Amino acid sequence: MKLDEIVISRAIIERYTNKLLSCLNNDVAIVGGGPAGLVAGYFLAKAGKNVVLFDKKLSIGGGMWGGGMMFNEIVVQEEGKKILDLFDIETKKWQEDYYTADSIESVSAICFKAIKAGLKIFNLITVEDVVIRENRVDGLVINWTSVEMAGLHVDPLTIKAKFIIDATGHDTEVIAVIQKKVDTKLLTPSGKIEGEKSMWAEIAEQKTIENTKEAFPGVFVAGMAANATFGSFRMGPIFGGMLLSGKKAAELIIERL
Ligand code: 48H
Repeated sequence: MKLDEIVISRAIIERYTNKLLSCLNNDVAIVGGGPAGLVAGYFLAKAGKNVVLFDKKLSIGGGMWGGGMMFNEIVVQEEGKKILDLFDIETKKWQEDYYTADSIESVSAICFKAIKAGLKIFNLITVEDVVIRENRVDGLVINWTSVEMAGLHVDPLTIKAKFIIDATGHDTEVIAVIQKKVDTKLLTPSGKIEGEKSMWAEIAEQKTIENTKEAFPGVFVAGMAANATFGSFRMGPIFGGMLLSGKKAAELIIERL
C-alpha cells in the first residue's frame, strides 16, 4: 500500500475540524476533565445530551493519575465504589469502609466509557472567558493552551452551551473569571468565591456533594471547584466525592434541560 503524507494530513485536519464544528452549539459544556468533569460528561452523554468537555492539558484525568503523592492508587468509600463499578473498574476492599482502585485503570476506564457514551473531549484547549447574555452564562471563550503558554497575542474562538459545568478543580477557573469580570454576585453566601479550606476528609467528602450546585446563572460547579466556590475543606486522595459530584451535576442539569 502506498502511503501519502498529504492524505494523512487531510484526514486529520478534516476530521478534527468537523468534530469541533459539531460542538459549536451544545446542551452542556464542561470545563475540566478530572474525575468530576468526566463523570458528569458520562452521565449527560448517556442521557442523550449534546455535551462537550475541554481540558487545557495534553492528558485527560486531572489529579486522579497521581493517586496520593504519586502512589498511583485511589481510595473510595461504598458510594464511590458503586460509580467505579459502573465503569468496570476493579476495586479491593480495605478494612471496613474503604476500597482502593488503581488510579491509571480508573482514569482510563472513565475516559473511555465517557467517550463511548457520546462525550466529545478536546484536550489542549483552555477556557479563558465566558459569554454573558442577560446576566447568564451561555457560552465559553476558548483558545489553544499553547497560545496561553507562549504568551502569544492570538484572539480566541467562542462556543455556546445552555449550561456550563466548572470542573476545573482547586482553582475554580470559570467562576474566578466570572467573579473578576461580571458585575454581579455569585450564588454563594458572600456573593464571592468562599475559598477552599484545609484538610478534613470526612466533612469535605460530604460537602463536595452539597456544594455541587449552580454558582452563577447557567454555571454549575462540580468536584474541588464546588468546595473552592462554596468554601469547604480538602479531602486528599479519596475520590468518592469527586465521582458523586460529577453525577449530581449531570442530574441537576438534566432536570433543567
Ligand atoms: C480547561 C482546565 C482549565 C481551563 C483547569 O483537578 P481536577 O482533577 O478536578 P476534580 O475536581 O475533578 O478532581 C479533583 C481531584 O483531582 C483533586 O485534586 C483532589 C481530590 N484533591 C484533594 C486535595 O486535598 O488536594 O481536574 C481539573 C481539570 C484538569 O485536568 C485541568 O487541566 C483542567 O481541569 N482545567 N481546562 N480550561 N481554564 N482549568
